[in-house]
Amino acid sequence: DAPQVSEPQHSAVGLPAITHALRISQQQMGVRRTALTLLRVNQPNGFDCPGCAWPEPDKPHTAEFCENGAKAVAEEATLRRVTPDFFTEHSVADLATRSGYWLGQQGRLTHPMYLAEGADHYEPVTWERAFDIIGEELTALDSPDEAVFYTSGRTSNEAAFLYQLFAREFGTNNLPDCSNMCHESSGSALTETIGIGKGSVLLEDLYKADLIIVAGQNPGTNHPRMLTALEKAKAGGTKIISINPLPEAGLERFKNPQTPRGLAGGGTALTDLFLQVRLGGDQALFRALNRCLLDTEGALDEDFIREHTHGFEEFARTARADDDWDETLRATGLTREEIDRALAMVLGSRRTIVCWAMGLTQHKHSVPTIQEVVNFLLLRGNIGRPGAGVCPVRGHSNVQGDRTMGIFERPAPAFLDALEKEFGFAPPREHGLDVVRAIRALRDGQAKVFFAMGGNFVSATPDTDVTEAAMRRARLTVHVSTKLNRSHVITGARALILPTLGRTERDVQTGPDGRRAEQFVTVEDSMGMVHASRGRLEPAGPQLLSETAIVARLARRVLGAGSRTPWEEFARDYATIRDRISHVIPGFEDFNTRV
Ligand SMILES: Nc1nc2c(c(=O)[nH]1)N[C@H]1C(S)=C(S)[C@@H](COP(=O)(O)OP(=O)(O)OC[C@H]3O[C@@H](n4cnc5c(=O)[nH]c(N)nc54)[C@H](O)[C@@H]3O)O[C@H]1N2
Ligand SMILES: Nc1nc2c(c(=O)[nH]1)N[C@H]1C(S)=C(S)[C@@H](COP(=O)(O)OP(=O)(O)OC[C@H]3O[C@@H](n4cnc5c(=O)[nH]c(N)nc54)[C@H](O)[C@@H]3O)O[C@H]1N2
Ligand SMILES: [Mo]
Repeated sequence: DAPQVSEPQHSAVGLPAITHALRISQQQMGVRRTALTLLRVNQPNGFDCPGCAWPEPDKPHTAEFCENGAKAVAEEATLRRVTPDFFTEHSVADLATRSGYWLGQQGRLTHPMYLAEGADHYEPVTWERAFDIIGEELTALDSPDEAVFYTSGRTSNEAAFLYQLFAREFGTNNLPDCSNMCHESSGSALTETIGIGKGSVLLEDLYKADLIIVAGQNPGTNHPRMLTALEKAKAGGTKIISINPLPEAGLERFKNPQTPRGLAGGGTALTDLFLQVRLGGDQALFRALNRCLLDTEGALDEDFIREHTHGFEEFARTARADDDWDETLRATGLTREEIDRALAMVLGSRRTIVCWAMGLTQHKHSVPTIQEVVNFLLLRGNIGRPGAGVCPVRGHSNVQGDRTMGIFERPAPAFLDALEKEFGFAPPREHGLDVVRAIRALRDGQAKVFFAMGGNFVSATPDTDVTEAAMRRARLTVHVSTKLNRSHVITGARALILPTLGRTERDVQTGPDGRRAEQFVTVEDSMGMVHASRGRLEPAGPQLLSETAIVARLARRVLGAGSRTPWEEFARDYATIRDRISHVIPGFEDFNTRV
């Protein structure tokens, strides 16, 4: 209510970031647990940081995490607990008045909790009863399409694969997920242009690039370890252009806490050219650059264009027709001189990468903007070579893996064919609901059960009032979660909160012979690399189940003996899930051996 104005920051990270991260970690976990946990982050034998999807180098630093990652870990590894007593003390109406921050600060959920119809308080419930309640509501539906199965991007590959399998055996493709709000436009634009909805570069490519363009992204806050990669690229001579309406401190100057220079010295200036673009002006900017490339003698990679692209003539015609510079300058908010400086850097680069995130993806014209970026790269053959390509920087730590595993409301027919062949049931072919359509369906009473594998649907979706009202119309809302958030307190007529293991925690499953075996899961980073993640901490409570176990038990309860899928085996031994993934998903052949 009383905002304070101070000078903007001009550098990011450095010593203050370390001090801050350690202070938060120690408040939440104490000194010993802080040390044990943080030294496992992003290590070959450790767990994948739940903070973001930035890839790990082959030889990670001893401290391969950032301030925000440390906070994300502390959030999960905290010693604070939300027990049944907490819910006796606080009614749902009381909790609904609290902020998301306050709810998250209360600690880890320890017991399955149930809010009965008309009740004021959540009460503890057994897992059996919880699955019965979900089973009752799901089997009472007129059609499987009246259920919605949402996913947030932290869910492991194994859990995600089982979750989509369950939804499809149940009979629906209603699998909205957080990428509907995130890089959906990147996926659409890239699938239509380069034929695959993912980035085309690896970490090594950044070090080989002559020029990296960072558009609409704030890595200092959201992917801090990317700054280390940019610093390394710079040291090798790479130039950086950043395109952003805001001069983000992290892109101005990075103080790498892993180096003495970063701790005590001035750090590294990252950006060579800052283009303070007008909001939404990126499409016009890349169009202008493309037009200039078309008109510059020798600027195009003609062989590449002839051999690997189509529609060039049409593109060139349209782009050349857009020759009103006044309009270009108005749309971009830039001067002709700034665009010329960018052009000179582009022409001076043999290998160019464009990185982007939400500043490009969350506009109404995001898809054409990203397609213009792809055209920009294609004109000089900057795709499919070392040091060149597209780099959409993903958000949640496994959001890309979840899509790879089939969490998608519009699955490809080939994927469904493979599922059908492997599991012997006929998956639904009709497209399901994405996030916005799911909200509409709930609002209009066409969807009645909302199940969330993680996330915070009520706060993350665009129209909070409409979404809250829609949730309240549901028969049942269910959240599989580690911590409390607003989505747990804006409920349907009945509601469940199911507490689950986090990435940092040991996941032990018991075999049929009573033998206990530690499991690991896999995740895919922003550059398409898949690797294992193993938690080491004792779970936050004895009642917690893994996401995988929750899906398997739910599936058996809902689908009954009619399902030929070996759910019990999957829950006991995640390697058996990976075997099936290797049969269904191209590129995952021999998954268990390779991982
Ligand atoms: N610790 C932690 N890290 C996270 C997450 C987390 O929950 N915890 N979430 C992850 C997720 S899901 C995501 S998607 C990423 C988000 O990562 P980012 O996309 O980097 O996040 P934003 O803060 O949305 O930054 C958008 C940037 O775009 C700029 N911008 C806004 N409009 C425009 C425009 O029209 N043009 C251009 N060129 N720039 C524009 C803004 O000034 C800002 O710098 O962060 C990830 N990182
Ligand atoms: N206002 C606003 N809205 C946004 C955005 C924004 O920046 N601002 N960003 C948009 C973007 S890019 C995205 S990706 C979406 C994100 O949308 P969501 O993924 O739905 O939301 P998050 O807030 O990331 O979800 C965090 C919650 O996940 C739960 N959680 C954490 N770890 C685990 C785990 O290991 N397992 C399980 N089961 N649960 C876990 C915790 O309860 C935590 O509160 O939001 C979008 N909406
Ligand atoms: Mo995101």
